[in-house]
Amino acid sequence: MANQNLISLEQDDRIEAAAARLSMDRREFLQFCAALATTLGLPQGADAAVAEAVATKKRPSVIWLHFQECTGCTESILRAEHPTLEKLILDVISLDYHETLFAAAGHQVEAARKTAMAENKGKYILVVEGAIPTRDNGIYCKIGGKTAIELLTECAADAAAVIAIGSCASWGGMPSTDPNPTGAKGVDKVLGKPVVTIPGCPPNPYNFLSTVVHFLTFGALPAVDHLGRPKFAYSRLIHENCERRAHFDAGRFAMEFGDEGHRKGHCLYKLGCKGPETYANCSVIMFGDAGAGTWPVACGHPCIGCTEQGVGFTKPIHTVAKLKNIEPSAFLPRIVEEKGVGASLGSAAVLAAVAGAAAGAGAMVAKNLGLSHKAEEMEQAKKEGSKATESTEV
Ligand code: FSX
Ligand code: SF4
Ligand code: F3S
Repeated sequence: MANQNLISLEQDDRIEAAAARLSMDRREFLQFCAALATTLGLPQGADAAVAEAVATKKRPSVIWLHFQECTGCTESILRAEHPTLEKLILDVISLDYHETLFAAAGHQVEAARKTAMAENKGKYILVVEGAIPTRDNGIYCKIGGKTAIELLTECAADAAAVIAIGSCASWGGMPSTDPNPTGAKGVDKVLGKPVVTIPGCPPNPYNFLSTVVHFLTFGALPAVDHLGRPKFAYSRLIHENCERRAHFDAGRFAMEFGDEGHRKGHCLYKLGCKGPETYANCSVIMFGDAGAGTWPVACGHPCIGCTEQGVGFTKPIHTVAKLKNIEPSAFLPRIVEEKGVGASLGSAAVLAAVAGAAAGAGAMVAKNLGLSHKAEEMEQAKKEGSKATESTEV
């Protein structure tokens, strides 16, 4: 929570001015910065550095390119449902070129890009939205007479950092879906070097904002994994912290949309939820700024793995996910099944870890999945009007 440094900033006029710009009071502004520092996984005390940077540092110039995509990244990030988030993003960056938000067009807007690049040479952040078509010399996406490959290469040459926003720019996303007729690829493949990726279709606005705020505060982008994803956002599986995880552990599944399990909020694994093989923080920070209940699983739809290469837009939506690991949730309490029969997956995992026998927990996964078959049979029996057995024994 707020530390002494943060409290002393409450008296700082620069904080007052920054808060006023964002139509917040000082306290709200400092709380928001503390939340950002927490999202970034920064140590205590860093919240004051974040607040000071947001309030006082020169906004980095951003050049934002659009290629093969639906513009959902821009829609979700810069037209966020909560006006404060959008304002803050536009307050911490200087958006000097953006094809879909610019009122100007044609030569005027081309000139704006070149001016911004020249004036901020070596200092601007290049944000790329959309995949890059590479087949037939990239002729399937041209802007101002240049192919996406040419534009990307030209703009990346003098950038201080390149951020691929959304799954399309990160790894090809939806345009790269088989048979990928345009040869759509991610930014790193075209540039031939790693870039920071913020996958998601669309990506979470907080993850973009936090990445930029990290750059603003420390002059460097946050630590990333082997796919260029910021570790603060993409190091955990959705399944690890999912609000329906207790139902998974207990073997309580929705078997079809609208059935009793679905209406009761049971686990969506059997409907094809890819949370067990998708790395993202949707289950922790939800989506956008609209509060609880606003991420896919909370809305009752299985996660389709939109952030994960090889899962989203690749695996059929309703095929069951591969269980990557059996990590218990870091946040949620463990539960026991109804009537206390059997152990929870979490307790099995702990026991297995203690005994050094991961196979034990794996067996429990199988057992719990088996329970759902029993539920399925009971439901079927109910449908047919026969008396279903009440037993939960397996
Ligand atoms: Fe759309 Fe962005 Fe998906 Fe892609 O987000 S929301 S198709 S990731 O590039 O505009
Ligand atoms: Fe949540 Fe999906 Fe995991 Fe079920 S399978 S606990 S709905 S992430
Ligand atoms: Fe995407 Fe799944 Fe999150 S579909 S938004 S990764 S819950």
